[in-house]
Amino acid sequence: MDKLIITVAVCGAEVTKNDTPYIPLTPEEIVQQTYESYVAGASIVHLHVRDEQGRPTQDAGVFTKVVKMIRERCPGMIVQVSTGGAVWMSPEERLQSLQAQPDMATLTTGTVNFGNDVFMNSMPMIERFAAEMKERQIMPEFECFDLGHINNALYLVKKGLIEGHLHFDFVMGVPGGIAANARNLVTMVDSLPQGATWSVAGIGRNEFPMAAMAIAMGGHVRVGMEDNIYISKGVLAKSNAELVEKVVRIARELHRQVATPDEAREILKLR
Ligand code: KMH
Ligand code: ZN
Repeated sequence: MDKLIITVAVCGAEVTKNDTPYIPLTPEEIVQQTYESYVAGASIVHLHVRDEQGRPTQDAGVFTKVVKMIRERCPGMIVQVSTGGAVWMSPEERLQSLQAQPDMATLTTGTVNFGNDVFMNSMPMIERFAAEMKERQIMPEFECFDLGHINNALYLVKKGLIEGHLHFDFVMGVPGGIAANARNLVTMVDSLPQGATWSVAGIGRNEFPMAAMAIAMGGHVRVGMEDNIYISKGVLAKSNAELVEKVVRIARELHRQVATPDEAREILKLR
């Protein structure tokens, strides 16, 4: 098995200080928690940013500033910006994060109900996002919230909009998306082409059970307060690093070594 790539999704677009006082929202807080997660074993940061009021923003200036700060503080760490943003954002707004020239960016390959909202990703939108990433030579990570999203990603490959190594993230347990369980994970993995790599982001209480499954199966893991704010039942995580440390402990018990950022780059064939 390859070494384990741990992605930390430090804040996302949905969690507020009312949900947990430990969520990082300012550039300084985001960079500090990213650094602590890097020290703990995360090799990729999945990045959202917030404005001065703590609301999600895709502003290119804020992204550029935070990406630069992370690169200075966390040498080699793979910076992956979100192009998902928040459900109410326009495609134009969502695409602005690419201007920060990150290593990777998310590419959600299908529409999904998102609680009471809809996370819109029509095929023309997906093609446009893929073309923009190709043009800027930014490696996409396919975000698949449901099984059909894998088919859409493979359609982009067939159309020549994606070149090189394919890496998928299965987001499992969003209300409206695919449920987080072993049977569904096996089906997702079985649907991938030869040579593709994958990680799992289990939402809420699914975070650690899905992480353990991915570790045992040779996949990779995403954790962080974007997806889950609890370290154990009813106990808030005090930092993102605490969530990463728990994954490292599970990996150690299952005899899976954790990848450094350089090793993660090799596994992902990242230029
Ligand atoms: N905030 C969600 C609506 C991504 O980052 O690419 C979308 C999301 C996916 O978080
Ligand atoms: Zn995200």
